[in-house]
Amino acid sequence: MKTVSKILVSICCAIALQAKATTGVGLQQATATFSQTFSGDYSVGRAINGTIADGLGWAIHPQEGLNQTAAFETTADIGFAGGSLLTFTLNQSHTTPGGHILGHFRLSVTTDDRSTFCDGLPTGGDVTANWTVLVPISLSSSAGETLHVLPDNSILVSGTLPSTDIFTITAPTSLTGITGIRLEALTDPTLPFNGPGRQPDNGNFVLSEFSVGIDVIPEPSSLALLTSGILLLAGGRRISVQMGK
Ligand SMILES: [Ca+2]
Repeated sequence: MKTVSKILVSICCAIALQAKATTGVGLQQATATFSQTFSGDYSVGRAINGTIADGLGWAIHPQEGLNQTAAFETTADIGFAGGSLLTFTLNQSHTTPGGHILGHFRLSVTTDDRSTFCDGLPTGGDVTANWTVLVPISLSSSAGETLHVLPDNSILVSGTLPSTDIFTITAPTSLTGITGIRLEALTDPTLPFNGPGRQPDNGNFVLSEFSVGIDVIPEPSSLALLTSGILLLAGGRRISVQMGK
């Protein structure tokens, strides 16, 4: 009985460790339809420069009220054969003034050749590729904003407007050989000036850092092993009861 329990605990721990082994995904060649130059360098590359201390990030003033797109190449092909869970972190730490939060956005991936998209331009860049929209399965806001997934798999933000926030979004994919990530900043009538940001004075946002992690989705064989372990444990219980009599 005790041996069986230890086996089951070991199986569970192995799967838990597997699920937590997030690997960071390198991003490069930041490209956007528009990047703000008003009042500082808010080019899209600021979203992957590894710091929030400069107070900058990707922003779009005065081109609010329009959809804007950022795209990045992955530095190496990503995607596990058995499926992957992607974790996106959207750090929005601009504080002068605060409230520069994305209000509506969508995430996609591509497997196109890197030579065919992401020319590195911060404005007027080539963000065209064969994009596959991801289906988010978990959403979180560190500052208590409300995140909803809409039918087109975009994410709409509402509720309290904090000064800064960090969104964490996870989405599975069966694709392998992923070469690029797209972040669409989308308008919505519920947002100030139609967004895409929540900044009350103009609908802008500042994306201080955008990062991606990848995990293996536990293979069916692992789940089968777990299930068999539970059945074995159940059998052990029956045996121990009989032995106790
Ligand atoms: Ca940055």
